Amino acid sequence: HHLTHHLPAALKGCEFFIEYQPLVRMEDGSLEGAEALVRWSHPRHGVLGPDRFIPLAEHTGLIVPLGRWVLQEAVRQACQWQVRGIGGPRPLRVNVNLSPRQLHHPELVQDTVAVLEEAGLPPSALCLEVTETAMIRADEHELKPLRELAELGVGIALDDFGTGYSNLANLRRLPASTLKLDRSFTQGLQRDPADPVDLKIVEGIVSLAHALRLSVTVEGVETSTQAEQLRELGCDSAQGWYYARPGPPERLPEAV
Ligand code: G
Ligand code: G
Ligand code: NA
Ligand code: MN
Repeated sequence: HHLTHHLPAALKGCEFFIEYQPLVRMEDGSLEGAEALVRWSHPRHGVLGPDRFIPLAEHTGLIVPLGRWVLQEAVRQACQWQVRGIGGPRPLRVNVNLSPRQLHHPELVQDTVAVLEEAGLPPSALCLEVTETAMIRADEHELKPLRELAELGVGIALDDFGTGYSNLANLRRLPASTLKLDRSFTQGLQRDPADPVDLKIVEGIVSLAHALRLSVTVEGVETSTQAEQLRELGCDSAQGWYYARPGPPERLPEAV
């Protein structure tokens, strides 16, 4: 595959960049942080989304250096926001996606701690997103680095939650602090009136999450109706086009 072939040179040539999508607190609409979403500015194909190249980078192992670059870049950006006083006295949190391959990498904890120290940010200013499916598949050995990072205060989010098949016992075993409810649930609330079964499902997930001391972030909020419903259902924070699309870091302060 020709894209695969060009990935290493693209990383060396700084063809990747990051867009940020705001995370908003539901109780007052304030800015909580942002998710870092990588893009590839390809010289011939234009801007490529992560779906086009992350699977290739995972396959070849380039995801490890690429992921490290994203982490460093995103944490530096979070430091910039703090320097400019964006988000008020508490530093904004930056969410960074982690591929399963990165969990195997022996230097994950060390690298992450070093990046935070270099930026002078507390561990709580970072949240690592791992998909529910990847987390469930991980054995105790693979969960160890996440457990260590969680103990240091780094947030761990279960991404795309609800698309895998967790059970209660499984959730308890994972070192997660946040559950990111998959977009498909938000879409179920779009109809007017909302599907009562969808409402019950979301209500159940939220109460289970809160019982396990996990906060709940909802993805894919596109309308004020959805936002209001999800707030009433007890969701803690939200992300979606209703608030802002992913964009350059300079746009974050004007996002909400
Ligand atoms: O919004 P967007 O099309 O950019 O995101 C598509 C998917 O790509 C998201 O679900 C996200 O999990 C994934 N993604 C975005 N950035 C990264 C990254 O830096 N690393 C990994 N592993 N996945 C990413
Ligand atoms: O990590 P994850 O796969 O969830 O990444 C978020 C993906 O969802 C990105 O591709 C992003 O562009 C997309 N996205 C973000 N907000 C919305 C939204 O409100 N609606 C839809 N349909 N997609 C969204
Ligand atoms: Na994600
Ligand atoms: Mn997601």
